Amino acid sequence: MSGTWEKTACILCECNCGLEVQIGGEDNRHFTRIRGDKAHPSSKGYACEKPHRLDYYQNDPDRITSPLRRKDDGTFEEIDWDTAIGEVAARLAAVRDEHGGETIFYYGGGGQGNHLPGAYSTATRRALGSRYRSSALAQEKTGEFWVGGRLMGNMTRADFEHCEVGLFIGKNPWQSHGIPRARVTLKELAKDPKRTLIVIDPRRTETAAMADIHLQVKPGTDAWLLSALGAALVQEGLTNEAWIQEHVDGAEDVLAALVDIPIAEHCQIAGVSEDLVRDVARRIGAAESVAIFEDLGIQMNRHSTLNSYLNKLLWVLTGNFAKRGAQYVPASIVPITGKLDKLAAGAECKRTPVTGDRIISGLTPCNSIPDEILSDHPKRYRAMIVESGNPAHSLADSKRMREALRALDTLVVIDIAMTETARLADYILPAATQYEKAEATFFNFEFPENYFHVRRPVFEAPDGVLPEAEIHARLCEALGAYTDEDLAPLHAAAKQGRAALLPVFFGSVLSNPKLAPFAPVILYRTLGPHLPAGLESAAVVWGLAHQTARANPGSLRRAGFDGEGFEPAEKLFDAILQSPSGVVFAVDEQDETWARVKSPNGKIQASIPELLDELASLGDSSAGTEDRAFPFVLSAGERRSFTANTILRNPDWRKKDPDGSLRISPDDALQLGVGNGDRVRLTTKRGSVEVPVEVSEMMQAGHVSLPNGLGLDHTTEGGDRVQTGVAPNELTASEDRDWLAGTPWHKHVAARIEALA
Ligand SMILES: Nc1nc2c(c(=O)[nH]1)N[C@H]1C(S)=C(S)[C@@H](COP(=O)(O)OP(=O)(O)OC[C@H]3O[C@@H](n4cnc5c(=O)[nH]c(N)nc54)[C@H](O)[C@@H]3O)O[C@H]1N2
Ligand SMILES: Nc1nc2c(c(=O)[nH]1)N[C@H]1C(S)=C(S)[C@@H](COP(=O)(O)OP(=O)(O)OC[C@H]3O[C@@H](n4cnc5c(=O)[nH]c(N)nc54)[C@H](O)[C@@H]3O)O[C@H]1N2
Ligand code: SF4
Ligand SMILES: [Mo]
Repeated sequence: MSGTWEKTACILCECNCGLEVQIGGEDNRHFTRIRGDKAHPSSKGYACEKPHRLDYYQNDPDRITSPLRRKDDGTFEEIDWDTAIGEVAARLAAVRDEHGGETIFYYGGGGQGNHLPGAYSTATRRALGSRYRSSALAQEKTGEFWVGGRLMGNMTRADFEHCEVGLFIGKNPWQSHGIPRARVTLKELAKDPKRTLIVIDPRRTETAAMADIHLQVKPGTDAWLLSALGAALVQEGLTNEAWIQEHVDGAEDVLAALVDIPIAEHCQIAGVSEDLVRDVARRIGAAESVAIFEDLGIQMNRHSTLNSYLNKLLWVLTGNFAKRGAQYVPASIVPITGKLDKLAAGAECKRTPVTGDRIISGLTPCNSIPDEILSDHPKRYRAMIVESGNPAHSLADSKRMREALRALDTLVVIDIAMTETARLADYILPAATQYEKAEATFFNFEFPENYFHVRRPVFEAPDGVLPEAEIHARLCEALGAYTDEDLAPLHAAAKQGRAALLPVFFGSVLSNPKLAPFAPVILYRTLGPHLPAGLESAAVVWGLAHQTARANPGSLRRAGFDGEGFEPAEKLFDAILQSPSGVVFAVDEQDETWARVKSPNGKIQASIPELLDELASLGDSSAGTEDRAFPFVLSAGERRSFTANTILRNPDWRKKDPDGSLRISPDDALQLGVGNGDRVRLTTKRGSVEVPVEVSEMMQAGHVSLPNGLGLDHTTEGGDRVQTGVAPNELTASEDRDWLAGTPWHKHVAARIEALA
């Protein structure tokens, strides 16, 4: 309704800050006012500049509002939903029957703010026998997850609100956020003389500029810098020996590796003064608490997994774990890392069928996907479902990715818009937007109080689109996953209320191997219709609430969800439904972090021989690109104030930097004879593009940086299709990746630049 504030969340980065919105405009289909929601448990009224532009998401000219089928000439025709579901199910079932369900690959399941599709898609995958899947996490976080798994069977986050020292490595939270109320937290940290903000980044980012200490590392040399830092801790006696004795196994291997590191040499390779590195080590060693956040600057770079290990050793060696202001393990509704406990017990990762690459957190490395398709191997991926992801644009090596997607027997895309990936599909199934259905925040990692936010729709969905829960339920039904008879007792029970549904659901679905795999869509079908209007897609959250209650009884009790048997979970689910701003579901004590360490003896397992070997072989390999033909290091995909992955396709949403310029240092600009706005040709071994430059004091010589999320095509008012800016992955190569986790080297692409007349 016009004039009233409704509650929802921003979907432009993983923080999902709470928002209040008003709607109006033509047909009441527009956001007219947007502001931060003070009642949101994590963002507390905070919002950056981006959500004010959300109407560009909701009203995108490239929105799809009918299922589409590809014709022989490559164009699409509209078909009705029954035809679409019937044909998609039949084609995927044919692939399953001929080649095995494991050749049907699933990609996506959620972007920055839509995570419920992932839960429902598991049912469709089980109906098809699909075993392999991936998502964007397998091109950024899987190396870090693997290290967390080996160290302690879990992931960690850090408490920047209370830390004495806050360290960001390859992370620019002023622009990319990633911690609650990022700019407020950064300012508080920077202005307090007793606290220290440290940034490791080759650029003088907004965050680096406000930091107490900026270690302006040479691009791609963090392994040298981080090992020098660890070595300084060891060699200067700054480690917390008593804590290590009590809590850490295998520390002797780590200490032995670090005690011999030539600190001066490593600092020189990293381009940072040894004195400053020693200062930082002493500051870390002396601090009451240290919080560390690593992100794409090292995760999408050379030695990616080793960097994650060296980062974590800094807090392992100083005991900055399970105390206020340090690292912790949050309570989760759904662990986004999957199960990591087996890694801590010494288990090996499963491997992909064609290339034999490590599957971490259940995910095929994104850079391996083309190899898993473009092969004669009988178990190659032959069909693919892509849901809320745009791999043809966002994964490495777009050219090769397109070739792979074209080589599939069948490609089905579930999206709201005509994307680069959708254009290659055999079928496109159009979804309701995140403001037209119930959605939930899954990147909620707070501590000691963690929250969960299920949002209600604020717009009605147009005819012709469906929420993913409905799409997956229909696919499962077309695949014969369950019958009306199977559901009849559940329908009858659900009518009487959740108390009656509980024993039937646990008794005849979860304990029945024939039905259990389809539990999410069965809940959507049976419980969904009895939830408050608009919240049908939240049905699966009921199951998640029960899982959460079983896994975290103490945390829920302290949050007020107490009682016997199913009571805490039921209270929690009620609270979720009744809290449009989100609800605190867990209140933890520091000891809960130790309880979530999943190694067999509850200690941190510090020795990781694979990575200690890599550390030993670092040697003096120099910085730069080591390639005379491509002397520049290109970081392909920087977060800026108006970038948001590929969620907003209409370039008009960007108030600044409409074409996405290439940032270049003043020295390099002078050498090349270019100034602001001049166009250059930027070439890598994979591609060549033209782009305007921005001469920027942020950049060091030899390093250039392109924004992420540009180079999307979109339809203009006149109906033409145009592309704005450079699509970064036209320049990247799928073979440039970490040896262990397969994560790409997007921040370290060898490039050449020529001025254009
Ligand atoms: N505005 C905006 N915010 C976003 C997003 C967005 O698209 N736009 N996307 C969201 C997503 S999906 C993610 S994963 C996060 C990512 O968040 P970030 O990781 O913070 O984002 P980036 O800008 O890609 O990279 C961070 C920094 O790495 C630095 N870097 C480059 N090379 C090196 C190097 O060799 N060493 C070191 N130490 N640093 C290096 C870059 O200079 C850059 O400042 O942002 C989220 N937030
Ligand atoms: N070179 C380079 N490449 C990068 C990066 C980089 O720094 N450099 N960053 C990488 C990172 S960290 C990430 S996370 C990825 C992100 O890349 P992707 O994982 O591809 O995610 P998004 O760009 O967020 O695309 C999300 C898709 O979901 C669709 N969508 C939006 N709402 C809904 C909905 O409600 N339902 C459905 N079904 N679909 C919806 C959008 O239209 C869009 O197509 O990009 C990666 N690519
Ligand atoms: S920080 Fe992220 S979620 Fe919050 S308002 Fe900005 S873009 Fe949206
Ligand atoms: Mo990401």
